[in-house]
Amino acid sequence: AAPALRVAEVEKGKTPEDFQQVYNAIAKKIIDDDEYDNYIGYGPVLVRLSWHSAGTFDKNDNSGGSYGGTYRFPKETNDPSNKGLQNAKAFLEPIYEQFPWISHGDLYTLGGVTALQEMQGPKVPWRPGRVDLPESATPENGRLPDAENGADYVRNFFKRFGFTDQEVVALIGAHALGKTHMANSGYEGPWGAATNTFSNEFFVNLLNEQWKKEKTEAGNSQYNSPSGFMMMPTDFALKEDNTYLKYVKKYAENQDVFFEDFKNAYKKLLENGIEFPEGTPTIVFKTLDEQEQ
Ligand code: ZEM
Repeated sequence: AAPALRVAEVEKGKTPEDFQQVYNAIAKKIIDDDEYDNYIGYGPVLVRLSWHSAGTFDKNDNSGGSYGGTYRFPKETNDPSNKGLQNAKAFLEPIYEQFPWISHGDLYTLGGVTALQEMQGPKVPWRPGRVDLPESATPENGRLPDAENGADYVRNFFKRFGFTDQEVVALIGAHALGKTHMANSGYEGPWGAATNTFSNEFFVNLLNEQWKKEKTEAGNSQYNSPSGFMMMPTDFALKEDNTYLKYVKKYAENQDVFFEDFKNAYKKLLENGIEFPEGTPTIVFKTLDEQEQ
């Protein structure tokens, strides 16, 4: 099929200040609803929703991706790979009621950028203008990755996005955030100690913990450490592949380099397949902390 052209069109009359207001509402609700998931809060699951809303992309026909906001339709919401994300969807519903002019693609991606920045992550320059597509544009289930796999699978999977090895390693560093939940995925536990602060802890733990491969009660393979941390097979694969390992070491040694590479790869993930016309603003949001000063 000929690549569909996805041209951004900023919501009529809206300026960067309007999107900062949406950012602020999301950031405040993260603070207010802090009891979610045993006080991890909604930050990690919002980052995961932003990734899954964009993670259906296929560069071969420019289908899927964040543009159309198709996660809102039942076929995509109910994709088994999206289990757990209904919590992030419900979190964003009152935000959408307050700002009904925003497109779903903008809301899902902005939710992730807000959560990341409020969890001490890097500033992610963000551009608006995704346009809601009809239900017929919803991609089939099965475009999201399966964690029971090794390095070859991971490398091949991310080819669909045009990501390099370096970008893939940087992106999976997001697993410093949040945890796995048996009922969602058949894995259980966090990758590290600071589940709602963004850091390079995923890489440090991958290198330094003593890992033991075990079976979960769902029958999946999971690596566990005495500190109570875990890795899925696709996480552990980053240590088993020499090219991936090079970047794991680099990011474990230097958090600034990780933040810079993550920022760039995550921005690319959220913008895959979209053409932003000249004049589209690039917005660097202020955190709530910065606005209080
Ligand atoms: Zn994840 N991820 N992910 N990921 N992810 C989970 C949780 C989280 C994979 C995967 O199978 C899973 C990226 C890449 C990949 C986050 C962000 C990003 C879970 C656990 C699974 C199974 C879900 C549960 O049980 O609730 C695989 C196979 C990946 C690539 C090979 C990328 C890229 C991400 C962002 C840039 C985050 C933040 C979480 C934690 C969610 C939470 O609720 O705590």
